[in-house]
Amino acid sequence: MKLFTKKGDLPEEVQKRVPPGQYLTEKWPVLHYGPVPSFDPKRWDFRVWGRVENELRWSWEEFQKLEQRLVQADMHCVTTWSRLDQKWEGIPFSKVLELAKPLPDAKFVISHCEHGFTANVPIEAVRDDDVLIALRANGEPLTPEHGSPARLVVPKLYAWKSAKWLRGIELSTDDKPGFWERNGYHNTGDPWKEQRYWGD
Ligand SMILES: Nc1nc2c(c(=O)[nH]1)N[C@H]1C(S)=C(S)[C@@H](COP(=O)(O)O)O[C@H]1N2
Ligand SMILES: [Mo]
Repeated sequence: MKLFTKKGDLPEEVQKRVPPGQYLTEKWPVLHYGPVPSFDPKRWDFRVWGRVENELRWSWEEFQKLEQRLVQADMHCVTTWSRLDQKWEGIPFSKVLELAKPLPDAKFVISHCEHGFTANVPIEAVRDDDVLIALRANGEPLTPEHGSPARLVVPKLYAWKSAKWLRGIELSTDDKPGFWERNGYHNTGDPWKEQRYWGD
């Protein structure tokens, strides 16, 4: 089995799913900056705050009991690998918004993760029903290196927006560029427009 497949070597219906400049990978690479955090279910919580009517907080026990859904989606990393048909299970982002009730001036969603990592997206980007706070991938609970116990999944944007080890969501009027966005990556990150780096 080849690890990376050039687009031209693929059947046409598969080629159509691979954004420009990307290669397909069969295995699932691990990519992030810094160490993998540890997870203590007794101390873990998930918070929603900022420009919302209802600020929210769940313990791990409560969070797992929220309504969950399965989403099958392709994953595109800016370092040029793409993986087709990832199967994610988790809490629909739209459910979190429904409970928190964003105020009319909430324009951006900032993901807050362990070790202070953040990532920003416009609120419209997370209203689509393929956006999840995933707890499981490909039939198994997330492994520590893939973001256990919970990560954001925004399939339509480059995967650096799919923040691992997610602990909370801030709704904000102002945009707040996150870790990768401050370090050279495009603020939006649409793989179909090849928005990889500053100035693309
Ligand atoms: N907390 C955190 N989440 C992160 C990152 C990171 O550095 N820290 N890197 C991102 C990048 S660049 C990619 S490509 C994906 C990779 O997810 P994976 O390791 O599960 O393949 O995680 C994203 N989520
Ligand atoms: Mo990435």
